[in-house]
Amino acid sequence: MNKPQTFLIESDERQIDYSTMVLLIDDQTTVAKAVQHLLVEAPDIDLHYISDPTDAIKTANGIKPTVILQDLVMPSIEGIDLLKLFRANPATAETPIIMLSSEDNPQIKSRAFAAGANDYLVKLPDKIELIARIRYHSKACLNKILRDEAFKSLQESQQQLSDTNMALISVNRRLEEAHDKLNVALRETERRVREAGRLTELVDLLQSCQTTAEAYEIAKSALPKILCVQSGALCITSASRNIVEAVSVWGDVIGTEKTFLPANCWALRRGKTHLVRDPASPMRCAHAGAGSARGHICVPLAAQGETLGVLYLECPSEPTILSGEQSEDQLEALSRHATESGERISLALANLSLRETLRVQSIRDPLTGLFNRRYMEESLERELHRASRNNHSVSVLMMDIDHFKQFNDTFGHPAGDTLLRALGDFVMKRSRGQDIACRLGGEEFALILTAASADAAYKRAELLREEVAQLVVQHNGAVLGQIYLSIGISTFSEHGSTAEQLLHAADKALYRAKKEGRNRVILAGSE
Ligand code: GH3
Ligand code: MG
Ligand code: MG
Repeated sequence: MNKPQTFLIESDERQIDYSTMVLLIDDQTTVAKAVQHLLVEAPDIDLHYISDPTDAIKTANGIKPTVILQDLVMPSIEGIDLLKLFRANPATAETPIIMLSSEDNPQIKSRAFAAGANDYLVKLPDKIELIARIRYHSKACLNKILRDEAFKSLQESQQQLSDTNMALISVNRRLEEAHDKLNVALRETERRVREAGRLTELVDLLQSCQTTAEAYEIAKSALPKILCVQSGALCITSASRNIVEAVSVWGDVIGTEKTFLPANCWALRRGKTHLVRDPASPMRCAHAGAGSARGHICVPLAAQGETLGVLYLECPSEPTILSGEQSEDQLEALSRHATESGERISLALANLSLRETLRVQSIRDPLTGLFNRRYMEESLERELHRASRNNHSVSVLMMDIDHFKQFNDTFGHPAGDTLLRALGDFVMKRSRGQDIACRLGGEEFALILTAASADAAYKRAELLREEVAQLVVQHNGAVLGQIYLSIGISTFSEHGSTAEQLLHAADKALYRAKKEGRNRVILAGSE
C-alpha cells in the first residue's frame, strides 16, 4: 500500500498530522473488507476499522478521523443514536459523518440528515463515488481544522501583539517617570549648585571684610538668598560669653529676641542644629518669639572649638522653597542646608575675628587700648602727605608723666598700670575724630592733631595738662597722687617736614619742659 499523503503544519509548539483518516464502523467485517478494497487505489486515504460501535467514541477521540463512515443498522446500537453521540462529543461534533445503509429510503435518509449526518451512501457504493465523497468531506474537515488553527494562531499573535503593546506602554510610562525624576533631580542639583555658589561667594566676601561689622552687613543681604528664608537673624555671642546679640536681622517678623542668654537657645546648649516644626512645641527656644505662628531652626555657629553664636531661621509658612518635596522633608532639607551653611560661615567669621584681633593687637597698646608707636609713625607719615597736599598743619604732642617712677615706688607697679590706663582713657576721650592718640611706651604718650596749627595745639596741650592734673585715680581703694604732664609740641611744617624731624623736635621740646621744671607745655623752636 502506498504511503498516505500527509499535510504537515508546523505551529510554534505542536506538529499536526493533517492526512485523511477515515473511521469505519460496521458490524459486518465483509463490508470493511470491501471498503478497504475500494480504497486501495487512494493511497492518500487512511482507513481505521472497528466492528464494535461501543468503542466508536473512544477510538474517534484517539485517532481524530477526518471522515466517519458509519453503518446505519447495527445490532448493539441504533446508527442514528451513535450519530447523535458523535455530535454530542466535542472532538467529533463537527467531523463529517457519512452514513452507510443498505436501504435507499428517503425517510431514513432525512432522519439521518436531521440527526447530523453530512452524507448518505447506499452499500456498497461505486469506488469512484466513495473516494470522491471521502476526499470531499475530508477536505472540508481539513480546511476547517486549518482555518481553526490559523484563527488560533492569529489570536495568539494578536495576544502577543497586545502584550508587547502593553509592555511598551509600561516601559514608556516608566521612562516618563524616570525622566520626570531626572528632571526633578536636575532642578534640585541646579538649585544646590546655585546655593553653593552663593555661599562660596559669601564666604569669599566675609574673608575679604576688614571688620566684623562689615561682615554682619554683608551676611544680612546674602543669607536670605542663600537660605531662601524670608526671616532670620545672625546672632553673635559677646566676648564675655554671657550674652548673644542679633547683629544681622532680615525679614519683617523678627522671631527672636535681640539679645538673649546662651542658655535660652537649645542649639547653643546642645551644640547641634535645633529644628522646631510646631510653634507651640515645648522644645521651642526661649529666645524665639512665643507669639510667632511658625516653627524655627537654630544652627549653632562654632569654629576652632569656640562658640561664635547662632543662626536663627523662621520656618517658611508655605512650601515656598524646594518644591517637589513634602513639607516635612522641606524643613529637613532646609535644616541640613542651614547647618552646612552655618559651618562655612562660622569658619569665615572665626577667621575674620582672629584677623581683627591680630590687627588690633598689631596696632594697639594692650594696656591702654590706644594706638602703638608703629601705628602712630605710619599714620603721621600719611597725615603729613595729606597736609602737604591740602596745605594744612599737623601738630605732634609728646607727653610724659612727671615722676612716674615715684607712683610705682609708692603704690606698686599694678597701681602704676591703673594710672596709665586712666590717662589712656582720658586722652582717648579728649581726642577728636581725626586725632590719633597713642602710647609710645612706658609713661610716654603722643597725640597727633590733624589740621591743627602750633597755636591751637598749644592751647589743646595746656588744657589737657590742666585737666589731667584734676584727675582722681583710685587703685584698690587708695587714691593715687596727682598726675602732672610735661608736653613738647612740634608743628608741620614749621618744625620739620618729615615724621622723623617732627618727632625729634617734639621730643626735644619735651626734654626742655622736663628740664625747666616739669608740668608745662613747650613748643618746639621757642627754645
Ligand atoms: P620723669 O619726670 O623724668 O619723667 O621721671 P619718671 O620717673 O617719670 O621717669 P623715668 O624714666 O625715670 O621712669 C619711668 C618709669 O616708668 C620707670 C618704669 O618702671 C615705669 N614704667 C614703664 N612702663 C611701665 C608700665 O607699663 N607700667 C608701670 N607701672 N610702670 C612702667
Ligand atoms: Mg616720666
Ligand atoms: Mg619717661
